[in-house]
Parts: sequence; structure tokens; C-alpha cells
Amino acid sequence: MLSQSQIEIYQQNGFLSVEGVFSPQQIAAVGAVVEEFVERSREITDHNDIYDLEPGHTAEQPRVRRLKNTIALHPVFEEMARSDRLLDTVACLLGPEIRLHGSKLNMKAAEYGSPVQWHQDFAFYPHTNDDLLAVGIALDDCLEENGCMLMLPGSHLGPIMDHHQDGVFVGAIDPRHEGVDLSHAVPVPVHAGGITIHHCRTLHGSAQNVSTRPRRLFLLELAAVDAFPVLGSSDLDAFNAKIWRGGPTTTYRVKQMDIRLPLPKHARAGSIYEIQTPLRAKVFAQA
Ligand SMILES: O=C(O)CCC(=O)C(=O)O
Repeated sequence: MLSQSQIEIYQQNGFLSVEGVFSPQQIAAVGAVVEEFVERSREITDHNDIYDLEPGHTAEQPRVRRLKNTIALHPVFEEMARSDRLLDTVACLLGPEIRLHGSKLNMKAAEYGSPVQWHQDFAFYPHTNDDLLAVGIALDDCLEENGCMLMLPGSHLGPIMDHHQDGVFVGAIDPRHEGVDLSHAVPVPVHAGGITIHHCRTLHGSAQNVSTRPRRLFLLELAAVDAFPVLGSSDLDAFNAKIWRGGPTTTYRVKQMDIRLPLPKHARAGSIYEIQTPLRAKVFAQA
């Protein structure tokens, strides 16, 4: 549960962090499964349905950037994500009816973990309304030194920005083109076991991890059940199976707003890291 003042901070800033949501034992159990997946990545040489790999990945030195669709990979992830502690917290912001949109685990390994350029999640998955948010469960201390997320307060109340370059979706903004002053952005640190929550329109990004400490963040994208993806859903049963609280509806709420579709995609589009590769206006450097 959140206090009234935490709810107001989220409404005003578009993000929030809450410490101590999960115990050290819960974090350790999930962390052990994550390490098993990293170990298994030695067998692959390219991105696939499970793994997004950092440049330089080899069997001898596995470098995993992301575990995709994490919820489906092992029951420990779903158990953590569907815990009442977490969903009661989210319900304070989204209302009682909650659907999973997606999940991912961004690894940001020590010394090389890739940056994520500035973007609004909603640009990737526009819906009929914007009652969607992302929860980041910290599996490590996520601090400024090891590449915690940075967010621009109040940006969720502004426009949905252009994430295209030369007419192609690159999943990141050009801050100069958008007139955004990133000097007002703030780090959103959180310790292992804590969570961050950000609104789907909050502008955010994160730097490369050049520290000696890993930064693993398990991200859940959650939606109000009456928000429907503008790009549609090819399998309504699978879509409705992701309702974690409440039940299916055939009536979706529409909010007046201008939406750009995340199309067309470029040839190398895959995870956000690949989608952002062609971006010229990179803010975060990658060594
Ligand atoms: O892992 C991060 O620091 C940023 C994650 C993010 O914004 C994303 O994957 O969409």
C-alpha cells in the first residue's frame, strides 16, 4: 500500500521509489535463478527469444543485457511479480483491475552494462488511455554510480514525444528537437528489495554501468484492464490471461491525446537497445 503523500508524489512527479518491498531472502532466490540463466547463455551466440546479449558476449565470458519476457522463464519471477504486496501498491495508482503488459530483466553488468537512451515507454506501446506504469524491482542496489534510472519530474504531464528519426522509430527522443531540459532530471536510486514505479509517459533513461557493481532490475509493465493497445491484440485469450486482478472487458476507456505509432521499424529492431542503436542524438555514451 502507498500513503496519500506517496500517491501525490507519483501524481506530481510521475515516479516514486519504495524501499524494502521484498526481503533479502526473496531477492537472493530470484538472483540465483538469474545467475543460472546467465550461465546457460554460454550456449548461444546471438539474441533469441530469451536473451538480449551485450556486445562482446562469448561462451567464455557470457554478457547478458536482458532476460526477455521474464515472467515466462521461471515461477520465481511470477511469484514475486504477483505478490499482494506489489499489486496492492500498484492498485493505489492504477485502480483495482490490473493486467500485465510485459516483463523484462535488465542486467546492466558491472563495467560495461549498456545505457538506455531517453524515452517514454508509452511511445513503444500506445494504448487507448495512459493508465499504465512500470515497476522496477531492484535485485541489486541501483544507485547513481552503477546506472540507476534517471527521470524527468513532471514529464508524464507533457506531450508524448517524437521517438522517430528520419521517419523511422528509434525508441528515443532527441532532447533538442523536443525542447527538453535534461538538467532538471534526477536519479531515482533504490536499494535491493525496493521498487521504482514510473508512469508510462515519464521521460527516463540510464547511463552505462562503469562501476564495479552490477545493477539488475526486474521490470514489469502493468496496465489498467480498460486500457487497450492501439496496435491491437492478435490473441484475445492470451491477452485476457494476463489479467492479474479483475476480469476481462469488451469496453475500453479512451483518453483524448495524440499518439504516434512505433512504426515503421528499422531492420535491426529487437529489444530497446537495438531499436535505439541508429539514434544520432545519444545522450548517454557507451564505451
Ligand atoms: O534498465 C534501465 O535502466 C532502463 C529500462 C528502460 O527504460 C526500458 O527497458 O524501457
